[in-house]
Amino acid sequence: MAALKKTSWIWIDGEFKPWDEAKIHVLTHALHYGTGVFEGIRAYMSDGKIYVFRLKEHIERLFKSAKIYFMDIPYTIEEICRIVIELIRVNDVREDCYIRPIVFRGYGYIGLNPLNNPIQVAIAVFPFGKYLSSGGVRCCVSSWRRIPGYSLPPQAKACGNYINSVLAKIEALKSGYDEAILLDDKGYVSEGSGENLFIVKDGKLYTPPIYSDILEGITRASIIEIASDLGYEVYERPIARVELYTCDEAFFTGTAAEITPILEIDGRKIGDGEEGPITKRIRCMFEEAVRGKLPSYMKWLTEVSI
Ligand code: PY5
Repeated sequence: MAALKKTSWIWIDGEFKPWDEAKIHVLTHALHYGTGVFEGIRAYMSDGKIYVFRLKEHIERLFKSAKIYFMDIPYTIEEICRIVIELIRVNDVREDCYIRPIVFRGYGYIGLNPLNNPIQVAIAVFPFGKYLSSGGVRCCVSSWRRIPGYSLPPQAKACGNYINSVLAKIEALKSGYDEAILLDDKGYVSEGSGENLFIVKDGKLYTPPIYSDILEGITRASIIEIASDLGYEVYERPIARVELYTCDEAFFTGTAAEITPILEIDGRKIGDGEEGPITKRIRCMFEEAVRGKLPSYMKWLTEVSI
């Protein structure tokens, strides 16, 4: 993955600041204890237009994540959406990009009670290409389990949760794989380090349910809708580890990962080891949808006039 490419402005606590000046104190609560929530959003350049994908749904999820941790965001959902659009405009971004809003507990007290620390809000936007190899990835089942919801709610996209993903990701990379698949505490398939997962068996799609400790992905919801519109049956049900080895096709979904085919898991080829036909059909439709090529999915896009 390429290093971050700078843009000119970052929005932080009500102001647009030059990229290099958007700084925080080292005693920021979130830096020490992971007390922040964030979002990852993509915007796509297509025919001279920029389309933000499912902006409102992402910002709504940000507010839900914040609510779980008693963080009152001092802006409305509509205000944050407007700031995202304004940030894309002021940075004059004319390529595919990634938007990273983050809400976190700032500097003030060092104890574990975060309630008196200020709520800070920042949003950055930067050019972004592929996150995982677009041809597909080789995965392992991680020896690290997905954090169970009774310890940390996976439905909150909280900064601290990602230390679990980081352990799994490092283990996968150091073992020669591209990505990790985490099981939940009961041994069922949960998700990738930063992606949801689908398998295809006998022409039907299966994806782990919310109670398998997944983040309820916005791309996952979009793929369920696209696959259903294409006439496929989609089931949300627990997936046993061995089903990963014997399925016909498998793929990841996520904002960063988009639709990434899974070619191999724990040394077993999935199907014939190449992207499967159903994955390809769904992926192509998704890629057209995000670029504003399909009228029925324009409802997911917010156009930014540049
Ligand atoms: N599961 C986890 C743990 C995630 O972090 C993500 C998104 C998803 C699933 C997919 O959710 P959505 O489809 O709503 O994006 N991960 C972030 C992303 O931007 C961060 C990854 C580096 O894709």
